[in-house]
Amino acid sequence: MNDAVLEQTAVAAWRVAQVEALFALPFNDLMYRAQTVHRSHFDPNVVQLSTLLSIKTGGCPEDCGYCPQSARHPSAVENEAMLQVAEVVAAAEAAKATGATRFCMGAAWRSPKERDLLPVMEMVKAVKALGMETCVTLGMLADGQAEKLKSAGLDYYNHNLDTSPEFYGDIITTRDYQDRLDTLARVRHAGLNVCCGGIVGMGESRTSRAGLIAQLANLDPQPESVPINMLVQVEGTPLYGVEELDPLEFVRTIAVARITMPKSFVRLSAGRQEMGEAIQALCFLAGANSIFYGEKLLTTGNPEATRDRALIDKLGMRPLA
Ligand code: SAM
Ligand code: DTB
Ligand code: SF4
Repeated sequence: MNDAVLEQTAVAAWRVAQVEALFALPFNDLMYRAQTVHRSHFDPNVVQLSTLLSIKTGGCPEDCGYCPQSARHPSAVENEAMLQVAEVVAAAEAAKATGATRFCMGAAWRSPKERDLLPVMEMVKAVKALGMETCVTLGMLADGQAEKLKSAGLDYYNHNLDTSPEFYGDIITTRDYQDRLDTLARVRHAGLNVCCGGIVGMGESRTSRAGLIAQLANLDPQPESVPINMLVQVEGTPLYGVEELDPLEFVRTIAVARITMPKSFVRLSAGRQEMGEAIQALCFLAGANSIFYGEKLLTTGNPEATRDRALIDKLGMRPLA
C-alpha cells in the first residue's frame, strides 16, 4: 500500500479500506507512524488517569452479549440499588488522593429515568466540587437530558459504539446502532465532551475492527476520548469462551485509533488485568495515553493502583496532572 492511499486529510471521511490498510502495515511501520502522530500532538510520556465507579450495578434490561450486568444472562451480577451521593463522593475523594484526574460514574441502565437524573446530577456536582473532571455513562439519553447533566457540571459523557455497524447485531439486539449515534449527537449538541469507543476480542473480523475505527474517526468532531476495551470474558455471558484476540492485534487497534484520531485521548481500557506489562508498554508506544486506574472497572477487576504506578514509573512516564 503506498503512502498516498494511507494519507488522510482533515476533511475527507475515513473509508474502511483505508483503515484496513493501516491495520495491514508491517508492525514496526505501524508503530512508527502511530508514535510520530502521537508526538506531534501529545507529550509521549504522559498518561491520563480515570477512575471508574459503578453507581448502579446490575439488573439491566439490555442484552449486550459481553456484559455481566444484563439481567438476561444466567450468571448476571446482583441487581443493586443506586449508591448514595455520600458514597460516591467518598470514592471520588479516594480516587483523587491516589492521583486520578477524572471520575467516571456508570449505571446499568438502558436509559436514565427522569427521576434518576436528579441524584446523578447531585453526584456530578459534588465530584466536580472536588476539582475532578466528571464523566457519566448512563445509556441512551432523551432530548434535554444531556443539557441537564451539563448544567450540573458534567465534562464528559461516555457512550460507546462498541463495534462496527455490520457486526453490531451479533452482539446487541435491544437497541440499534442509530440509537447510539443519536445519543452521541445529543451529547455533542449539549456542549459536552464525547467519550466514545468500543470493544475488540468479541470474535469480530479485522474488517469489523476497521469498521469500528472508521465510525469513530468519522464522528465530526472526533470524540475527545476514545476507550478501546479488550473484552473481559465473564462466565455466564454469551461471549464467554469466544476465541481470544492476539494481543498484538489489540496493539494494532490502538495504533490505528491513534493515527486516525490524532488529537483524541486514546484509552487503553478494559482488559489490562489480563495483559502483561510488555503489551501495555506497546499500547503506550502505539499512542494510548489514558487508562482506567483503580482496582475495579465497573464489576470486574483492574490492576491495583500501586502496580500501575510502578509500571508508569518503570516506563519513565508520568500521570497527567
Ligand atoms: N449501560 C450503559 C451503556 O451500555 O451505555 C453504560 C454502562 S456500559 C457497562 C459501558 C461500556 O462498558 C459498554 O458500552 C462496553 O463498551 C463496556 N463493557 C461492558 N462489559 C464489558 C466487558 N465484559 N469487557 C469489555 N468492555 C465491556
Ligand atoms: C468503557 O469504554 N469501558 C468502561 C467504561 N467505558 C464505562 C467499562 C468497562 C467495563 C468492563 C466490565 C465490567 O467491569 O463490568
Ligand atoms: Fe446494560 Fe450497558 Fe451492560 Fe448493555 S453494556 S447490558 S446497556 S449495562
